[in-house]
Amino acid sequence: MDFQENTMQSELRDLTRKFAQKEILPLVEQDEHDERFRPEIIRKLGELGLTGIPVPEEYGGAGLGYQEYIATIEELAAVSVSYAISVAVTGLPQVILNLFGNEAQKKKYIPKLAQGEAIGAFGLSEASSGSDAGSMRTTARREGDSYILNGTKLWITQGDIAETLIVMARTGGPGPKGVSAFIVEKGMPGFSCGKREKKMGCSISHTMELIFQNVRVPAANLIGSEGDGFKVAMTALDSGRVTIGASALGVARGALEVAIRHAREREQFGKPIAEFQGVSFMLADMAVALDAARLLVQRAAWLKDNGLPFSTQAAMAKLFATDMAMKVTTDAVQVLGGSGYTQDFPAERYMREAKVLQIVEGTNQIQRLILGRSLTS
Ligand code: COS
Repeated sequence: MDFQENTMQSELRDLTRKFAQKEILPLVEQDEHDERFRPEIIRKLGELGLTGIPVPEEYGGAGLGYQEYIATIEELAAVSVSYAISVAVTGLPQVILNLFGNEAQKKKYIPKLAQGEAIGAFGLSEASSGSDAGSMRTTARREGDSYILNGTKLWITQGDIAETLIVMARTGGPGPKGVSAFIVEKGMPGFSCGKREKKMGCSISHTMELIFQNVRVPAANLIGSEGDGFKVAMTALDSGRVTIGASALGVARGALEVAIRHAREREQFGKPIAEFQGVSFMLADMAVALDAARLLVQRAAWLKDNGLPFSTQAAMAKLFATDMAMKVTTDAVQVLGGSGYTQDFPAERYMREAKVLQIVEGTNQIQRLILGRSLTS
């Protein structure tokens, strides 16, 4: 067991941190306010080799593992959860195609995503199918050498700007076994976007309704076989939960740094508030919780990199790290007092960003359900 990052992990962390400080930080508050996503940031991250970290070099990726990937995601999230999620969601089609795609699909779609030339999306949820993912209503009907997709997806991150989307649709009977996964390209006739959600945080990130009206998708874009879609989606979510855990580490660390800085500088009763135990004990608890979460996230990534089962550990990491981030960011606001509640400091933004991490890639109640089942089955 090695608790120290290897050279590659540290280099990626430094590279991402420098990029995020220089290219994202100066814009982040204004862009959150304006709800403005900048695709050029993803292109630049791609040029640095940071949008395809865990996919093989032969498909344009960096050929590294999740242990490297989570270092990059954490550094992005420490500055902007929106861009951390954008990279993680662009990673989902790559991870899916790398695991389940055929050679032609891998060659056609992974390289552009891995190099930041294309943005990716993952279309699973629907208005009446959130936690109960297997109940989706979007259909895909076989017609000659195509499938015809009809239905509506909801809460799809960057669904409007993504060039390559993995969309789950029903080809068979009810329940998970009737679900298949398809590669959908932006601009396919009949595929359009509905409303963009107004959110309490992560406003840079587009959260979209996707509408499919008789969208003709080539049968060659079916991933695996009919009926494989639920397994494809669940496998992708297992990996996605590790990156959401890493995002939680980033946002919590960002908030803790703001709180520490403030506690050192702010004076009350003639001394820095860091000298009061009421404050320093809070900072101590925040640091312990952050490190405990880091160990869980790193373990899940290590298991995945070593080809071992990691589904349960990914659920644990996502659950613990995102609950930790909610608590740490809330406490950071508290340490800053009145200032923490204003938009003059980033603490309140971190708190709003942390909230969504308890919800996405399966609510924390669903993580508990997965864990409860694994303990008792
Ligand atoms: N990896 C691979 N296969 C999996 C899996 C996983 N992590 N989880 C479930 N499966 C398989 C099961 O093995 C089962 O296959 P078999 O019938 O061949 O055994 C099949 O999928 C159905 O599984 P299950 O019966 O557990 O399905 P449920 O309908 O009970 O749903 C939960 C399981 C609740 C875990 C699932 O619907 C879920 O994760 N929901 C949350 C969805 C989500 O995260 N949405 C966020 C979208 S992105 S923001």
